[in-house]
Amino acid sequence: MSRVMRIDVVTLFPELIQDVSHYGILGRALKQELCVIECWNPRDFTTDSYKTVDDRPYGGGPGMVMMVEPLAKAIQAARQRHSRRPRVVYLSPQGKTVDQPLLQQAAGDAGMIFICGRYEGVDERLLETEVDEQWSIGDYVLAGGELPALVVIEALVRLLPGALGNQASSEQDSFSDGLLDCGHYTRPEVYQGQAAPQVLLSGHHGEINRWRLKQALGRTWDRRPDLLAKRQLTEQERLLLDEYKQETGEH
Ligand code: 4FD
Repeated sequence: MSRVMRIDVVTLFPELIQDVSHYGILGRALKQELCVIECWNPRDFTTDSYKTVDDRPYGGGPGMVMMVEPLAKAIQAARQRHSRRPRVVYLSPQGKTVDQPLLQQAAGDAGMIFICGRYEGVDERLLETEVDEQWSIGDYVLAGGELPALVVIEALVRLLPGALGNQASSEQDSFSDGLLDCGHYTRPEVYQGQAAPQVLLSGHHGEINRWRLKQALGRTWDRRPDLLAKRQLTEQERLLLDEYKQETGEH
């Protein structure tokens, strides 16, 4: 029983998606056939000799809008490759901000379709008829949805079973337990007068895990108190965070 996640991307720049997807963990996951990525170009679904995919906005104003029909036909072609109804996601600054729990949920799906807008975006009627959800990778505007789609696909695919190689596990990630990661150290033991934390060289795994959790809690408290507010601390975690505050002088 092998699960292959099927990812379709509707884009005017299929080469951008295909080329970038061959690097790193995502490239390895494709080679291992943990997932399949297929691109659909709305330009291939036009009917006029100019292959028009955009037009001027009704009501006037700057920029162009992606036309509904070539996009809808591309999405319908992609849908036919799915055995179960896939989630159809439009990448947009107006979307829900993507976080690790959303990705973990989506990583359990058999497939997804991502729609990448260019120009000022797509005709609103496409969103009403074909799109299930709008996702954003953060509060900023890019020239197109392709880089956000690649960000989401990479974050998603590294959660698939087998994608991270032998010992590495996404359960060890920063955010998978709602906390920032602790710091990491390797050789040399001393760099520019700065020693690596002695506990990490002690070989005492109980102490090492305790130190790492304390650091994760402390850094989250320092840098992202909003994350701590969302998360209930255990008795042990409260004690560790109090220790961290004491050691660092509370600030
Ligand atoms: N923050 C994001 C997504 C897309 C994008 C676009 C309307 C522009 C940023 C819809 C306008 C899509 C994001 C393409 N920029 N640009 O996730």
